[in-house]
Amino acid sequence: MNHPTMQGTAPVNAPAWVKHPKLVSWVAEIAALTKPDNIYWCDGSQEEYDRLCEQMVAAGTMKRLNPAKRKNSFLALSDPSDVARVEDRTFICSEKQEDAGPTNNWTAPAEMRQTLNGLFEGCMRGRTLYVVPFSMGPLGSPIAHIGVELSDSPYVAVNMRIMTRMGKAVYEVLGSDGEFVPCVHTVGKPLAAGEKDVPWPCNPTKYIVHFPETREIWSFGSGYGGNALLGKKCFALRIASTMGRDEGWLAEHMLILGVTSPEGKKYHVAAAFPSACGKTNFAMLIPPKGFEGWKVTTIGDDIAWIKPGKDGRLYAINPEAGYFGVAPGTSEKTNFNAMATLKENVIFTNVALTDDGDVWWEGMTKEAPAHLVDWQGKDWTPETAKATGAKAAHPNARFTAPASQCPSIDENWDNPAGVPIDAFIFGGRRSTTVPLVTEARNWTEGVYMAATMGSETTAAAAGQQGVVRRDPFAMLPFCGYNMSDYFGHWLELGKKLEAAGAKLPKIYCVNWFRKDADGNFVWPGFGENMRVLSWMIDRVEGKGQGAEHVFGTTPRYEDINWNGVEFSPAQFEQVTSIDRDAWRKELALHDELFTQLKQHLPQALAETRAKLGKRLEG
Ligand code: SAT
Ligand code: MN
Repeated sequence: MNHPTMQGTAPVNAPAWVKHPKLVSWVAEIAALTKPDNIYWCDGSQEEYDRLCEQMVAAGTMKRLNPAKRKNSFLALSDPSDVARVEDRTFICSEKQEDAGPTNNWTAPAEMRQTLNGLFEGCMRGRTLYVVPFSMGPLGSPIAHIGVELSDSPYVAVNMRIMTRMGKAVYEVLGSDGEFVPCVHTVGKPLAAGEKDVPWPCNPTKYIVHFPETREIWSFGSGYGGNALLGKKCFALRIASTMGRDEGWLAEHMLILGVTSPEGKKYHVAAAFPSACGKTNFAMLIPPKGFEGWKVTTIGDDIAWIKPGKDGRLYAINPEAGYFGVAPGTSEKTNFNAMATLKENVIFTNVALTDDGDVWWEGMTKEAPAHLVDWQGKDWTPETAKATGAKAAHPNARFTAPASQCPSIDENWDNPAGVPIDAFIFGGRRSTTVPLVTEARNWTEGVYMAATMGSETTAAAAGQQGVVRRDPFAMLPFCGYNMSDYFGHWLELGKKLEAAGAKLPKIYCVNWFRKDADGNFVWPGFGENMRVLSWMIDRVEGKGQGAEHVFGTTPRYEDINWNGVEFSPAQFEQVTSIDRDAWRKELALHDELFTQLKQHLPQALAETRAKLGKRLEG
């Protein structure tokens, strides 16, 4: 190890399997700026993963869980100030502000580079710089892309090994001059000579920065989730969405699932929901009673990369290799497959620790254990929690688990060719107004529905919770360019495919979250979404019935298979009714959004809005 006084001189020492001179000189350049004590090139092996985890256990960053309960699994507790994505500290630094659009924070690239140079100067002192090579998507897939993250967080390195295809094999795909997205990450807490580290280093100053034109990511100050695992939201959504705009494909905040009918016919659906609205649950759905013979399989739970195939259909891959899912609310009842995925090889972050060395979170079991250590490392009992309201697990507590461990994993989840999409679903968390399911009459109306989607905010992002905000395509925090241009891109792609004679996927808008007067959800649960899914598939097959209303086509009570569940027409009315007054207000909110997005807003959306208004009043 270098002596602290020699900081900044850490030898680059690239291993022989790295044959990419530009990559090596970039690592040297970043090391010269950030001045780590060491540079470590990750190979992605199990041995390396085990070693880094052990090292973090010794440092107090992680605890090993009881192997009899959770084999090879760990718990990390973050700093209480570093628990979620920081949208107000996330920047899109395109050359022109109008290319970032009004929904993104923008700073001129030159100015931001100056800020970053100041912040990153010496920021890795006393630490190791990990070189983390990763592929988003199956190695070598024509839909996949490569990134390299330089991070001073071993927690990031091990999480990236679960979340992506990480390691040596990436260098084989990269060769001597392959393209990669450079990602630089620091927790922003350099150590002075002899200074003792803290379990979760971070910095109150945070910057999550994207340069879309040069396809670069720089992240400072946070070690948590999407702020730090740069393959996920930063690359696979913000940078990839701009790549998709330039190259004619889509990077979306969508789960991908397969549905197989009792006759053995298979369909694929991609569904967009904001963070913490049950994408993971939907992706791992188990068909309920009454749907014997149906099968749902999981391709992805958060992100989809979608490219047109030679046959004009849209093919999707899951660029990730793991799940970074919300723990609270996950139970054998809400998501049996997720619970089965979490049996071993998992990193838990900010959940509670049981006295026998296992994990617990709100909603995992009906009764809380009599004693826990909460996510802040404090004693927790159900009695004190009742009095203080203290949560055992942070509401945005997460699990990082390998996708391959999911019992419902689709046989094609790793297929480089991807799977053909039959339908897109867009949904938000709305206690009122938006009905259970509506089919768009055409692509443009579908794009309109997705563009005007609203959702009540959750704990996935720092800030106020439970307020309705517009979240177009569930991409508001993740679109790397002007949102109106993004709508235009969707419209254009649809037009192009249609002109080429392709049958476009159908588009649906759903809402599982309507509440009754007492504030209880009316829809009986996640598994029951199968009933809606099967209606959609009937429609794809051209045989499902429905009734047309102002916004599109909705099933009537009798169009849905209710076998195996008690759900009355009155309850159905509660989740499907359209209240004219509420919709007048809703359309006014669409107008507000379109006013905000007026620069570059496609004319087709304004026209669709006008038609809807007429229908509503007509
Ligand atoms: O962005 S994260 O990866 O932290 C999770 C999310 O918001 O979906
Ligand atoms: Mn997400």
